[in-house]
Amino acid sequence: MGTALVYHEDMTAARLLWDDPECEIECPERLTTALERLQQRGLEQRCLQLAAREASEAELGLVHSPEYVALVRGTQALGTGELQTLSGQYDAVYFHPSTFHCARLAVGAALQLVDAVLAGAVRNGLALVRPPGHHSQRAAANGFCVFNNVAIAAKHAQRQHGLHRILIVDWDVHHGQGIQYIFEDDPSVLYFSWHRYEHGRFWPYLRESDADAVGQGPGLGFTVNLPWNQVGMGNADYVAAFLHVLLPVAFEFNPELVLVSAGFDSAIGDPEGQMQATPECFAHLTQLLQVLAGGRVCAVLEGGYHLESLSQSVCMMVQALLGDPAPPLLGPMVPHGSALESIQSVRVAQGPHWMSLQQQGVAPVLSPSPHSPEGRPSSLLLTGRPEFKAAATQDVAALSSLLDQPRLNPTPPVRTAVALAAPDAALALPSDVLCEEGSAPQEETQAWARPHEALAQDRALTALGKVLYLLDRILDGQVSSGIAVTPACAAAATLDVAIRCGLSHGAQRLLCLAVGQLDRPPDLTDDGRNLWLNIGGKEAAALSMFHVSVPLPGLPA
Ligand code: Q9C
Ligand code: ZN
Repeated sequence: MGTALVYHEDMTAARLLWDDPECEIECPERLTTALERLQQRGLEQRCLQLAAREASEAELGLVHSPEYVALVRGTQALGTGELQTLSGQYDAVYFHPSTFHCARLAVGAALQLVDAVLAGAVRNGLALVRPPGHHSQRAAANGFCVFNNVAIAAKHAQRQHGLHRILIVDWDVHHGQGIQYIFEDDPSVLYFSWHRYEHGRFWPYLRESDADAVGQGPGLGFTVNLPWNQVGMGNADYVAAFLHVLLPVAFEFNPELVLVSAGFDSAIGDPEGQMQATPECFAHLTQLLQVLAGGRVCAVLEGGYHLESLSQSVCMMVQALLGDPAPPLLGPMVPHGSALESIQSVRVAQGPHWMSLQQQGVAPVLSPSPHSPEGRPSSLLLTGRPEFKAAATQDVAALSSLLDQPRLNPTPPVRTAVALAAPDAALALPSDVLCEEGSAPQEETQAWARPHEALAQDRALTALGKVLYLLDRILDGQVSSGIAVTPACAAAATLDVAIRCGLSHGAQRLLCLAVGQLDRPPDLTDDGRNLWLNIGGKEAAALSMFHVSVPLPGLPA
């Protein structure tokens, strides 16, 4: 399962024919330079190369009005003066006699990519196109965009492939207001955009680009805007936005396809964006998206005006699509205060619509943890969601009845099964993680770390039964993920059984990730079928390449 690269040389034909400093940055070299770099690095050759086709007028009609399509068709026959006059009727747009052809190729490229991915010919891909699309509206060109490539691709995926949930990730530095308008009342398309906003003082100066624009009617919560109010946002800010806004919402949405409005004017050096993210960041963002929708990621170029930064960023994205490891992100990875404020404002605005965002900044809802002096919740997952709380005190029977609840469209109520052995989840969390700096009362610590033997055995067996039940449901495809709590003293034994059970019940390869120390290392086969990662474990040495332990400074040895 490979990566498609969709392109057509004809898309370099359109260019600015008069003097306009605002529009001159959208030039043919954007495509030629990026493509040359892909060839130089041997990346183009590793892709399935597809020649873009023109979209039909019926396909353009999925989003645009017939009158607008006719108007753009008419520009083919206009002289330079007439083109300039027409261009002046739109905001930041230029037309060229080849614009109609190029713009139809750009849409066609996006459609071919979606078709290739949904037919299973490739896992993912990139359409290298111009003109870009995300500012274009039903009956208007805007911001260099003529037809809305990604919006049409989403409609096409719904009509021709019967998809019900599509995620659009718009990491271009500008707000794709065109996409937002087209899907604002549509819960089947989740639109996420971050963008330079500066409290409304940056183009396109729209009130509806702010975090409190969350969609309308049935589409409430399916527009997610993350406005950057300062320039200079970098790798840490972008990764934080993914980890704390996009990915929680996207997991809950559970898309069947991810479309990326892949603008690279959000990268360092770009004159429009004035941001600081390095090209490597886009490899990481691409990797993070590939955990969604079975890896079906279709990226379509939007902006990106610094030729060197654009080309490097495109290469990084294609490398990640091909499955190459992402280069490490350099720098301290500390988000800006302004970025955290933005992230917080989106989480507050979207909180009513997404369970996965509801546990933050709401101290009264979280049961205060007796183990952490800062009041930091010991387990966000277990305290935030009402159905998790309900499940916590019940047994396997109640768990399965939860799983049997009718699934709401588009978001299933339970995609994660929870099985807790102890009446209080916190009781069973590893004591050496919770009791840092002796902050917990001594006698309670001892009660958790060394419970009465008979009780411990009983709890451990109950916990093991639930873990195995979860594993079975996951392996037979009924449950996507699960959480189980086991007494700390039984963790290694539970893992032993779970790993063996997983491997003998159909798992080909198993990743086991442990945070903190176990009472003993698990008993592992070393045949490459399980990879053991222990963060905060005892020794730094790798016992084998499949057994990796990474101690953390500050954790008790
Ligand atoms: N200095 C895309 O990136 N000019 N379009 C804004 C602010 C318009 C950008 C002027 C920028 C359009 C696809
Ligand atoms: Zn842009």
